[in-house]
Amino acid sequence: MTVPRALVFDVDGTLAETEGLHLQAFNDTFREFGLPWAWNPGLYRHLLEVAGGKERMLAHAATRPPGEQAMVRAMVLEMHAWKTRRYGELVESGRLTYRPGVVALLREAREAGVALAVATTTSLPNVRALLRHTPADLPGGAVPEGWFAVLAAGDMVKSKKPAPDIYHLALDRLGVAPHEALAVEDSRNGLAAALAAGLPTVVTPSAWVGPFDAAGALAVADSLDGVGLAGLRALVGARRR
Ligand code: XBP
Ligand code: MG
Repeated sequence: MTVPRALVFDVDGTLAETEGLHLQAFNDTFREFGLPWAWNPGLYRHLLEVAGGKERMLAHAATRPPGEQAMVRAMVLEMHAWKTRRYGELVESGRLTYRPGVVALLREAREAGVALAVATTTSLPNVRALLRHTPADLPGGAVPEGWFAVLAAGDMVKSKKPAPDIYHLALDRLGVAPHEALAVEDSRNGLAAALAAGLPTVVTPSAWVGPFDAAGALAVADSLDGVGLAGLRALVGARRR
C-alpha cells in the first residue's frame, strides 16, 4: 500500500494566505454592528492563537468593558454570520491566490489516486468561496470542489483546533487510518490538532504566525513549492525507516 493514501489540508494559511481578508471582514463587521473595535495586524496575529471566528471575538470581548462584552455575547452568532458573508464577498473579488506548490500537489495527488480532504476551523462557506473564486492554472481556472472527498470545517465539530476533532471527522469520512494519511498545516494550533489525531504532518508556516515550536512535524518547509507528491512520499518513507 502506497502512503499517503490521503492528503488532509488545512485551509487558512495553508491553501492560501487568507487571514488578511478575514481581518478586513472582522473589522467591517465591527463597524456594521457599531462596535468601537478595529483589529490591527499585530493584535490579529495574537488573536489568531484562538481558533474560530466566534471564539476569537468572544476572547477579545473578554478584554473589553462590560457593555461591549454583553453586546458581543448576545450578538456573536449574528456578527459571525455577517462576517462570513462579508468574507465571501472579499474572496469573490478574487483577492486570494493559492500558496506556491499547492495546486500542483493537488493535481498530482488526484492523478495518483491519493484522496484529498480539508480539515479546517474556518466555516464551510469560506472553504467553498475560496475553491470557487481563487484562480488556479487548471482547465476550469479553479480547483473543483469535487476534487475533495471530504470538506471537514468549522462547527461540524464541537472542539476546534488544537483539539483533534476536525481531523478525526475527516479521517472517519475518508475511511483512512491516521498513519495512512498526511496533514499539511500552517500554525501551532493546526499542527497540534493533526498530531493529536495521529497524522504525520508537514508544516508550511503562514505569514501570519510567528515562529513556533514545530516539534513532531515530519518537516517544516517555507512552502510546498517544488515539493510535490514525490517529496511528501520521500518524507513519509524516511520516517517509516
Ligand atoms: C483558521 C481559523 C479560522 C479563520 C477565520 O482556520 O482559525 O477561525 O481565522 O474563519 P484554519 P472563521 O487554519 O484551521 O483553516 O471566522 O470562519 O472561523
Ligand atoms: Mg491554518
